[in-house]
Amino acid sequence: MNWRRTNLALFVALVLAFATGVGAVATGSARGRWIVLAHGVAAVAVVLLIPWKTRVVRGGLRRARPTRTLSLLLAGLAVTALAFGFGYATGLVRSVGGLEGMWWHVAAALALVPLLLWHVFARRARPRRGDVSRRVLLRAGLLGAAAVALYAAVDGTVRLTGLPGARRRFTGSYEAGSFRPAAMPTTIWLDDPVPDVAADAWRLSIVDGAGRYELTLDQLASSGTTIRATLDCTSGWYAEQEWTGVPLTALLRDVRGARSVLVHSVTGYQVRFPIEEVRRLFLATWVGEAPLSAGHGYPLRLVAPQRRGFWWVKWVDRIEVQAVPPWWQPPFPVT
Ligand SMILES: Nc1nc2c(c(=O)[nH]1)N[C@H]1C(S)=C(S)[C@@H](COP(=O)(O)O)O[C@H]1N2
Ligand SMILES: [Mo]
Repeated sequence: MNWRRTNLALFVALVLAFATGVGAVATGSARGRWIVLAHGVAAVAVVLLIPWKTRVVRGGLRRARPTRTLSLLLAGLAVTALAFGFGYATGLVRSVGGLEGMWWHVAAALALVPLLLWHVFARRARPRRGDVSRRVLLRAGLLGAAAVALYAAVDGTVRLTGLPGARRRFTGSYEAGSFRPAAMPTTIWLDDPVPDVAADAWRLSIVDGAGRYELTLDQLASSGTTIRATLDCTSGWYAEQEWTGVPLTALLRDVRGARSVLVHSVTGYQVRFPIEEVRRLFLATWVGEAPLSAGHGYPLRLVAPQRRGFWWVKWVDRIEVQAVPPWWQPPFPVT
């Protein structure tokens, strides 16, 4: 492969790895497990291209361009993202410097995006007609097949040798504190503070087709049902718990014409669900044998089965049924 095709192939593999990585972070239900597998295969394809890329890099270094440092930084970040991804997936390296390996993996991947875009323009490898020839497609197919085979071999080895990676959920997360809420990590999506909510002053506001009304914590806690659901954080851990509280549908009076439901926190954090999903949503005041702790969302948190952790709004203070379409919600919370 010449430098142009090597760079194009690597670019395609990196774009696939990035897109499936974003998909893996978004997916919470078992139907989405294929995207997590695809992420692993795309990463292996990147690794398989390293020998060719090394040749291109050697040639480039000889030219002593002033932007060499940037290119090397890009390579360093790519190798870092790969190493942490591999370390986390196998369980060989679960955390470094007190942070989950998954955190480092995502941080390196996000940091390399601007550098990759710069590199694509600086070392432009324009696609040509011949790039979609039968021979090229055949080679791409071979690379894909080799990536699938190598991925399966690594996965099989992890299982056979009983490495911790074999015990991960389909999302790639490790178990942490199931049925022991006190042992479950507390996680913040970006920068929310843990608020100190005074229960007597706190109210839950419900806004639906019939208007607005408020509930006190006593009113909410008076009738309780218990469900089992798994909280699966994108930072790489999950926990199954018994949550006690009320199904959201029990609180809504009129949802006619509504297209989405907004769940809002005391902190300003909020997410929007498609209206069809209200029947799955649950508001918990307790987890396990005790009321929620401040870190886990006291006095009230959302339980959103089959959704990743960032949908499980803590310190809920308002629920609003709206005509706004569900896609108005960005794929990830912005605050
Ligand atoms: N208000 C608010 N709710 C939030 C978050 C947040 O930052 N603010 N983080 C979310 C994320 S990313 C996860 S994984 C879960 C973690 O819940 P836990 O801290 O009870 O384990 O809460 C979610 N709910
Ligand atoms: Mo999370």
